[in-house]
Order: sequence, then C-alpha cells, then structure tokens
Amino acid sequence: MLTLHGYFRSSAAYRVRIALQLKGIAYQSAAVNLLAGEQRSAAYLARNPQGLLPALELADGEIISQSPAILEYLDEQWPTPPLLPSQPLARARARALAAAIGCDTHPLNNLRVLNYLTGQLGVDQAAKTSWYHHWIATTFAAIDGQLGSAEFAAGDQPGLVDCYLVPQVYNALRFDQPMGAYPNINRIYANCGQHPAFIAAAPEQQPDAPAA
Ligand SMILES: N[C@@H](CCC(=O)N[C@@H](CS)C(=O)NCC(=O)O)C(=O)O
Repeated sequence: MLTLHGYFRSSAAYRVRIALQLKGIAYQSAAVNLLAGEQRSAAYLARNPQGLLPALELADGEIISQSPAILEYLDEQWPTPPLLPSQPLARARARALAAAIGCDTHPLNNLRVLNYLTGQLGVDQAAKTSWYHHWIATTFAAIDGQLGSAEFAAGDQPGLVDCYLVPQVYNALRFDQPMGAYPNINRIYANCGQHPAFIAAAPEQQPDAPAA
C-alpha cells in the first residue's frame, strides 16, 4: 500500500491526492502538520531532507519526494487514465501550464517563503498579502487565455493541469484573491469541484482536516 505523507492544506500534496483519486489508486494518508512544523521533525527529514510535503512512500519503504516526480511516477506505473494528452504538442502544453503554477507561482507563496517575509524581513501582513496576490495574479492572467473553453484544462477529461490548477485556486480563495478576471480558470475549477476524484481529494475530506 502506498502512503502519502501530506497535510490537508498542502497544495503539493493536494495535487498528488487528485492524481491518486483520478487513477483509483489505493493509498493511506500520514499527516504531517505544517503549522506545527512537523515537516522539520527528525522523523520527517529522514524521509525528505528538504522538509517539504508531500512524500510518497512505496510499499517497500522507498520514498519519492517532489510532487512533479510523484505525479510522473504514478502516471508511469498506473497509465490509465493518463494524466497527459496523447499528442506530443498537447503534452508539452499541459506540462508548460503545470510548470507555470508549480515552478513559477507556488514556490513564491510557500509557507516558508511567507514566513521569511514576515519574520526575517519584517514585512507586515498587508505587504505579505500583496506579495501573495501579485504572484498569483501574474500567473493566472497569463494562463487563463491558454486554457480554452473545454470542461477541464486540457479537454473533456481531467488531467495534469487540473491537478496543479485546483489546489492553486483553492489556496488563492483562502487568501481572498480577486478571481473575477479569470473566466476559464473559474469554469474549470467549478467543473472539477463536481468531479468525484476532486471531491475525494479536497482538503476538507482529509483525515487530518479539523471537524467542520
Ligand atoms: N516543489 C515541491 C514543493 C513542495 C512544497 O513547497 N510543499 C509545501 C506544502 S504545499 C511545504 O511542505 N512547505 C513547508 C514549509 O514551507 O515549511 C513539490 O512540488 O513537492
């Protein structure tokens, strides 16, 4: 059985949960409380020396870190349904959209970066929020037009881009990001919200989420 070391509100763990659910892969969750700093505990650092979530533990105890690597592994080991379109150009475009979120947006707004802004750099809460909104808006403005008018990000089936987009939008809404300028992102987010895999992967459905 696979074990996903994650946290209900970790965007990167949420990406992996969506893929696991889309593919119908059985797994168990091991909670690492980000707000309590458990990602820096000796036990977790032994699994992932970067101290970042998620980490996927295979049945034999091997560990894979970094959500893009985990997503690729899952797609290689459980190819059906695929996370990527079949045509090379469409695959490249999907990977580019995923990277716009995973490489160019999420790292700027990660917990440790926001904590560094308010801690070591003495930035106040308003400036921190401005920073957060700015980097999300920069990416969402750039990718909204590339998303087209299909039900999901890369067509009529959910896939890799949706795995990245939904957690990023969830996170943006938590931080009161103005979302009115992104009709395609909003449509895809709403459609994913009706899909069983995304419902099961949602933060509120996770065992470590506080009771509502
Ligand atoms: N590139 C990494 C990013 C992982 C990451 O930043 N995870 C966040 C949670 S979404 C984390 O563990 N943050 C801990 C911290 O900021 O101290 C991935 O995709 O797995």
